[in-house]
Amino acid sequence: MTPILLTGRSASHFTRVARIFAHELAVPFELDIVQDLTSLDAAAYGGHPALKLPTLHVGDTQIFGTDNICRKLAEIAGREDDQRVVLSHQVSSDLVRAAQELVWHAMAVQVQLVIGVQVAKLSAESMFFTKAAAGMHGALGWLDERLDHVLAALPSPRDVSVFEVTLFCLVEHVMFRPTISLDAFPQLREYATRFAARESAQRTVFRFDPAPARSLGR
Ligand SMILES: N[C@@H](CCC(=O)N[C@@H](CS)C(=O)NCC(=O)O)C(=O)O
Repeated sequence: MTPILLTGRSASHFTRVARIFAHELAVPFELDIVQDLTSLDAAAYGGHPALKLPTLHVGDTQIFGTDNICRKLAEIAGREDDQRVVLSHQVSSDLVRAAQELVWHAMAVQVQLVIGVQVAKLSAESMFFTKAAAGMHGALGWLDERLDHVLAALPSPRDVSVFEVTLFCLVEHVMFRPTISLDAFPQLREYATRFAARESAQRTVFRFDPAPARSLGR
């Protein structure tokens, strides 16, 4: 089998989506850790030209974009047409499509808030961040109110869906790296607790990867 490498980080919610998908589909892969998020060199991100993660490497092919990576993993597993694996482009419900868009959006805002405020130490009071946080709050409120209907609108029976995996990784990441309060979103918190019992979730718990051991060369 062609070796599969995933460039990413154990603390990254986009990377975790790919990792959970790979575990759910029983696709073996190796994690290649991005050590320095401040690097401006694409090589530090496994060759991702936009300096983002994750990147999936299948032989010489690079796949950018977490949604594309889930699709590729389903293809590798021979399950791209299996109705029990629900990829985002296969969803026909407008409600689920809207929900998926809000999850991707909130995931991107989470990156903006973590990188901008926590890593780059820019002011959280800037209108750039207050509006982003308000929009993320709105997206999570919309999802919280409709979660039961969205889940009911997904194809059933199913083994895994991009929607459920992305929503779980988003909610758990907001707990792992707090940006906005989740107090007002009880349905989302309960959902994440339920999903966390899955083996794929337990094998991919968020953590900061240890720095590589320093060489003691002379
Ligand atoms: N559209 C990309 C977004 C990926 C993304 O934003 N990843 C975050 C990590 S969770 C990242 O690259 N953060 C580093 C940065 O933005 O500097 C995807 O779907 O993979």
